[in-house]
Amino acid sequence: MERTLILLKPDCIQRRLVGAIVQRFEQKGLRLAGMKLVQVSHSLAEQHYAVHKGKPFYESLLQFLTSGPTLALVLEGREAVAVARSLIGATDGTKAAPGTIRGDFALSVQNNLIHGSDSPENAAAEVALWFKPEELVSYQPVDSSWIGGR
Ligand code: D4T
Repeated sequence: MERTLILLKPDCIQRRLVGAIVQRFEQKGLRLAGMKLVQVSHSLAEQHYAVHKGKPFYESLLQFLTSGPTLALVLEGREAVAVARSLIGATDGTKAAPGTIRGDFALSVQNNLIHGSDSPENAAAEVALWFKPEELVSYQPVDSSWIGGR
């Protein structure tokens, strides 16, 4: 079953939107496989956003991600990576479609509330970066035959 890494970034925690956003993933049928509140270190932020190193927004992005607690989640389910990205919406809150998380709650590009892995390969690497294996839990939800995809 596919897994994806979701980060509810410091703006999400500060704005008390955790419940509203986690609810959207649960309602869709994705299930929690891991969850922890992290005060992100500069080193972890650098590793997570390594692909953006050198871009004009990189330093500001690291400062933002380390500015307060982040809630890290692992979600599991059929096509979890693509499904989560479609629920999250476009990077820029002003362009994100209404009905998506960023479309409904964000106006900023940087302070866009949430991160979701963009491919199954990156998801596997990001889950391993943020979670130890023993911090993840696998279980069979009782409603899986109704939700679909096992
Ligand atoms: P993440 O990685 O946080 O899920 O966001 P996206 O996948 O939607 O977008 P991204 O990788 O292109 O950007 C990563 C992160 O950088 C911020 N950002 C992005 C920014 O501050 N200024 C910019 O011009 C861009 C393109 C927002 C998300």
